[in-house]
Amino acid sequence: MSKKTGSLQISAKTRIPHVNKGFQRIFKNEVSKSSGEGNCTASDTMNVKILKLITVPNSFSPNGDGINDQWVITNLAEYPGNRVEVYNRYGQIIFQSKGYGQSWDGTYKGSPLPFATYYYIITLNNGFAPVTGSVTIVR
Ligand SMILES: [Ca+2]
Repeated sequence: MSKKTGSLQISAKTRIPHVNKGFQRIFKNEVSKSSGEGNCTASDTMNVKILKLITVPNSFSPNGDGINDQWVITNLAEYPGNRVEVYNRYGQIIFQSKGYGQSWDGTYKGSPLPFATYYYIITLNNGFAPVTGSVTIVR
């Protein structure tokens, strides 16, 4: 494949490899399939959008100093159907968002939460396994 143009032969069962180069490109690939009765050939074109990987900070400091005051998940907007849930150590949900219209500011029902470790489940809703981990509120 040259750098400017190229084609990718895939079938309906091909998994597009995960690309984590930190950029997004639209590939216009020709999909060709050569098989079947009479050795017929069919071709079609499709656009493949390569999604940026999300980056989930493992801590933030909602103390109002303007530095890391919110838990900002980089590139999450790439996944419009995403869902974010944050739980405390007792399994109580303390933050959730769909489509990530807002970043978590470390509050629950308007009140600052204790400095502690919380646990998240991020569902990208895009055929990927949920992303889970912990995030710590620090000073
Ligand atoms: Ca801060």
